[in-house]
Amino acid sequence: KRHMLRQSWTYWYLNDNRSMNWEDRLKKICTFNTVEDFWALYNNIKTPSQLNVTCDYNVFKQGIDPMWEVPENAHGGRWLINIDKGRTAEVMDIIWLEILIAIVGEQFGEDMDQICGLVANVRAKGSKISVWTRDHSNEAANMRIGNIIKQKLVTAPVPEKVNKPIFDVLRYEDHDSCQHKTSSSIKAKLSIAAVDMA
Ligand code: M7G
Repeated sequence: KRHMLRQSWTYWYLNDNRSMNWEDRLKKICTFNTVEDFWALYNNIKTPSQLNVTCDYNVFKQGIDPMWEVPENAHGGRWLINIDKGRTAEVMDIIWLEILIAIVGEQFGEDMDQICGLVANVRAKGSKISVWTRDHSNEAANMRIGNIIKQKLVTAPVPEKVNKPIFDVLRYEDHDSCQHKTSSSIKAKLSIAAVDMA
């Protein structure tokens, strides 16, 4: 028996060949629409932390390319999680899988239509995981989405040796600022801390 997902999702890979154009580095791995096909794929590919530095994974709704230029992302933004260089590799994999399951499992209710996809960037300076949403000006929807991400991450089961919380803060940035960034840090439009300040 196969268990259908509500919609189809495409898993993409960005290779580490930086002599190529960014768009040519991006390849579709597979599109899936059942729970079984999701796990068959997930269990047969590297986890994000096993990828080479400068590689990315993207899991996006089928039909939405994981790039700023397409109409679904043109006015969008992302909830960004920076993974401290000092964290163990498994922290990235835990965050990735926790959010990935929430997304393909439609855990964002009425706001699912605001979600475009999930990105993992493996970087020497500190890896990143982000959830791309369709409309950076829809603060109400983006806050609901961010709060669900936070909830999933603070309750994620982690091995005893992994220190909690597994992230410090979620920061929402619009894609325009990322494309035209001049400095390394962008002012976040919204933010949610892992631990509430008293
Ligand atoms: P990044 O991978 O988002 O962050 O962008 P990084 O600085 O941590 O590596 C790095 C570079 O990849 C950008 O400056 C662009 O040249 C290219 N790039 C990244 N994204 C997400 C896009 C995109 O959506 N479209 C295009 N055309 N280039 C992109």
